[in-house]
Amino acid sequence: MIVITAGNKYIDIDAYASGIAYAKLLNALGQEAIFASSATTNSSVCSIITDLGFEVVANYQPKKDDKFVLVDLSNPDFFDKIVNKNNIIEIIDHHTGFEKYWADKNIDNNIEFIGSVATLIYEKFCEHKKINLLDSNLCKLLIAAILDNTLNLHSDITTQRDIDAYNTLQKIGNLTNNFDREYFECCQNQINANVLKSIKDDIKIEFVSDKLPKIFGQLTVYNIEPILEKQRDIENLFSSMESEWLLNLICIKDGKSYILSSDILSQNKLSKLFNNTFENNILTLPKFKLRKEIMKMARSESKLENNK
Ligand SMILES: [Mn+2]
Repeated sequence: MIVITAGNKYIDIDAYASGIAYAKLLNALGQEAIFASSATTNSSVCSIITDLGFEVVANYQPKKDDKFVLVDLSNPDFFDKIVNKNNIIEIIDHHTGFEKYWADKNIDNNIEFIGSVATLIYEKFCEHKKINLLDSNLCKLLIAAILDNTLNLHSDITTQRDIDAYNTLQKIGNLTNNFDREYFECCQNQINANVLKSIKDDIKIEFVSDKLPKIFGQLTVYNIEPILEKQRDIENLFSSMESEWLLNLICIKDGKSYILSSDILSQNKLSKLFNNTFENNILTLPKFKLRKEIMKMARSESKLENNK
């Protein structure tokens, strides 16, 4: 059995959609595969998505000869607990930093700095001439992942390949921009109903560089106002973790990132990294940036300094 899976704590729509779609493709190619995850889904997997009725195996008991495929993740410290690291056959990701690690292990890896893993999965359907398998529901699933991970196709990491995948999926799935709007509205409603939980469901704790706090939350919303109403509660949530932190609040409507932190040491690091100042604990980036972009930026800043 090929077990496709992702992170151990939470997964987003990109991991969810990619895992489900890739399992369908492998099965159609005669390889028995499932998507299994013991993680919680975050607010990007809203009810429009779960209502599509796709199967995710939640309590999978791994067997001895299972083979594992990881999607939307390549840092081995964060793999789902069901993964046997000796039986990994493929890594498909768009977070950078571990390309060489997997190449050295001689494991098939498709790690590219592209808008979404869902785009890479769509391209696999094309390569294997299995586009006919992409029914309207699968198109919705993959489109939602592309929209979320590319910030409505406007983030700097969006490539022409993401745009081509989006356009083709919209056409073959017989969808319009109405679906895009419904998807973002659905996520926003789910977030508004429980802001703190939505934030908790997407916090990464990872040392990347001394330029960046270790605790790094991220939340993508269409409209930032309902979130900022809860600013003090959010600050209390992070302060209780007793470490340096930031929260990247991405607002699709404004096209901006609002970097929130009430921790002074963190603010100092972030002011330097972004060459910008905090006002009322918020540093505003004129163009939104994703966490993976900020991590990449902090990592290369440290490298530059080390090479001096
Ligand atoms: Mn992703």
